[in-house]
Amino acid sequence: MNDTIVPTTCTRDCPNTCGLLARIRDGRLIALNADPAHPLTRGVTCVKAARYIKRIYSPERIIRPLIRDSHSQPWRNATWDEVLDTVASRLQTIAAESGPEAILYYQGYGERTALKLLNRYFFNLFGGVSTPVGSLCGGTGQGAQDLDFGKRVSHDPLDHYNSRSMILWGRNPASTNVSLVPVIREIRRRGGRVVLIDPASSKSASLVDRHIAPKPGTDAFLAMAVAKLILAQGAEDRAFMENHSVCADTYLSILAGYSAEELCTRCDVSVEDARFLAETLMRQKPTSTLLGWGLHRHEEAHLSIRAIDALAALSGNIGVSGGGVSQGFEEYGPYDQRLWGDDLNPPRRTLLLPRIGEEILTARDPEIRMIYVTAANPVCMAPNTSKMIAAFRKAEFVVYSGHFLDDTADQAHVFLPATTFLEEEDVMASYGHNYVGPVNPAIAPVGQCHSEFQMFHDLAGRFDFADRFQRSVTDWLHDLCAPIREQGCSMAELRKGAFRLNAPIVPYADKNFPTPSGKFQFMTEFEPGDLGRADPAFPYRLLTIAPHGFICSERTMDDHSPLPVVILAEEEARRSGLKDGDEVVVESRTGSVRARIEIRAGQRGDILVAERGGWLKAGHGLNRLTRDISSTVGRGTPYYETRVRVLKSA
Ligand SMILES: Nc1nc2c(c(=O)[nH]1)N[C@H]1C(S)=C(S)[C@@H](COP(=O)(O)OP(=O)(O)OC[C@H]3O[C@@H](n4cnc5c(=O)[nH]c(N)nc54)[C@H](O)[C@@H]3O)O[C@H]1N2
Ligand SMILES: Nc1nc2c(c(=O)[nH]1)N[C@H]1C(S)=C(S)[C@@H](COP(=O)(O)OP(=O)(O)OC[C@H]3O[C@@H](n4cnc5c(=O)[nH]c(N)nc54)[C@H](O)[C@@H]3O)O[C@H]1N2
Ligand code: SF4
Ligand SMILES: [Mo]
Repeated sequence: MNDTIVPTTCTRDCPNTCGLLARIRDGRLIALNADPAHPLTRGVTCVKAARYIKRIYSPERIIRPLIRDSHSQPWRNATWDEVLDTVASRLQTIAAESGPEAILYYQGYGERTALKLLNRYFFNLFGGVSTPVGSLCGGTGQGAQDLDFGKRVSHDPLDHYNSRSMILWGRNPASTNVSLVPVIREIRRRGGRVVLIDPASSKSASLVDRHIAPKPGTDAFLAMAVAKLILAQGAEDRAFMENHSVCADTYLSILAGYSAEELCTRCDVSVEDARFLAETLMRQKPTSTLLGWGLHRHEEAHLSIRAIDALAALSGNIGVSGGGVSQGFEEYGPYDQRLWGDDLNPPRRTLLLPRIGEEILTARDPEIRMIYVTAANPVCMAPNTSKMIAAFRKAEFVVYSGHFLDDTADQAHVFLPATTFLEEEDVMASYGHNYVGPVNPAIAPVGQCHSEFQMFHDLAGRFDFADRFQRSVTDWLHDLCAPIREQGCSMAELRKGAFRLNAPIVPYADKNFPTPSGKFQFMTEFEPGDLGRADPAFPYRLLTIAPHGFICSERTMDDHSPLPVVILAEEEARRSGLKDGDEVVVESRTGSVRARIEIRAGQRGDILVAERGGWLKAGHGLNRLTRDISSTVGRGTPYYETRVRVLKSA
């Protein structure tokens, strides 16, 4: 068989960032396999990888530019020249009439490669436009860890092999980070413990020794209860606290205000479970704690994350091989970020991402007249869908660059068909590890699809800054990757396979922290108020967690079940007279959604669990229910502060 194998890197929104081998036969992608030579992928990827082949060749994929005068009209095919002329002329007219801040550039999480930095450069050359600030994803964790460590730096995932025990705190690697699964198995094979802390029973529950299910959003109480149990044994790391931290005394006085039993009650965890965690931390050192993104989606998530950091510090797990509190990595970190061109203009208006619908609707002087979306599906994925739709309808011109006619494309006037990573040349770093890898074109672009770089390159040709943007991919990558080249990896080497960036295996091993004091900072304030409060009219917290088979909303119409599935505890279902498979209406104070109920024994009674990412137009759209508020720290999006009730469908 004359197959060609092309080494490449998965660019999906996934911390795994796998090394892949694309198998091509007669110009067509026929298999996407894990690269056995990649130090973390080690020959294993996820169930989604095979789906990408179907996605690339899906009959639903849009492979020609589309245009229309209003979102209520049918699309018609257009040439690239026609669509780019239209986009350029709208950009120019709106900037001339209302100023460039009347344009919102919305860059999503769909693909975060080196060249994607140039999208922003384009808009900076244009004069600077409005952009979102904050995060739909991990903002709170970063904000909180920056306070404790000075800067969030995670342990290299390979260091977790040095752990004698591991705590998966609000993280679901069985679905979201498969490279961690062999590490978990190895720790347990050696007799170490792995504990999952998650109000819901995710797929990772079957990988661990014990699953502890606290009340959502109350993990701070659990971390503090465990700290108290360690202190009661005199097993705290006094040397670290005295020599390498500040405010340990204040933290201890916060703990002194509670009993361990009281703290356990507040998070609804048995004292026995808290003791199991304390014993793990005392007797199975070092313990690595892996924070998930699920943990962030609460208004006061910083309290939980800071209490977890403090627990790791008190138990002697900071700056220690096999220890640490790890969460993520800077995926844009290894490039020359000066090429963003952020210094070309005075600071421009930013709109708060957790409240983006409201922010667009209420923006004045100038109002938002045009929205340009790339690699995102905010109408489906941002909170409070009805506001999002109103916001997009308010804009007179919406440009959407992507692959499918999803909920956001439905609001657009121009559809720019984008290539997938299998049709592109680029470079990809990870938010889950320290390797940077090549994105190599495995197949020719499907139909008339263009890479986003190509789109902005051609669009720039319609402006007087064309010569500053119109350079070759090779030249741009060479310059963007200057810091990588300085670490000793040539561009030719990078095209062949992954390169490990110069990043610590064990952060803060020297016990120097980039905080103002140079030491680890214990939390000094804890005002939990009515954290974890119940709302009797809306008794369940809606946890919209990562789907196993898809990344967020990356799916086609064909991939959807007729109704979204919501999982309810057995006793709750019985109390409401609901049977497995019943059709229900889920209501929040923001909206309502029809769904099908699945009943689960052993689940907490105060949660309703569902997979996020289903499209509104396919009858899913769970963000119709979610609140658009910002987290207290880090400008994150507390999706899980949504309380709902479940009613039997009439
Ligand atoms: N298959 C798949 N993989 C993905 C994604 C996907 O959609 N599908 N998405 C990607 C993206 S965008 C991200 S950000 C990551 C997310 O990766 P993860 O953080 O691993 O996944 P999530 O489902 O977002 O959240 C993990 C768990 O947090 C739990 N959780 C919710 N609230 C709390 C709480 O208060 N306390 C505790 N202890 N746990 C809580 C949820 O029940 C959930 O099971 O995964 C990436 N990988
Ligand atoms: N209810 C609820 N909502 C949530 C969450 C939750 O837990 N609950 N989680 C949040 C999280 S963690 C995240 S990260 C966000 C994600 O929010 P978004 O980034 O807005 O949504 P995705 O569904 O990841 O959509 C990414 C899109 O990019 C497209 N894409 C991929 N590569 C390219 C490319 O090269 N060019 C172009 N133009 N398009 C490309 C994909 O086809 C896909 O349509 O959603 C958030 N929304
Ligand atoms: S989605 Fe994640 S696990 Fe799956 S192939 Fe891509 S990087 Fe690997
Ligand atoms: Mo995310």
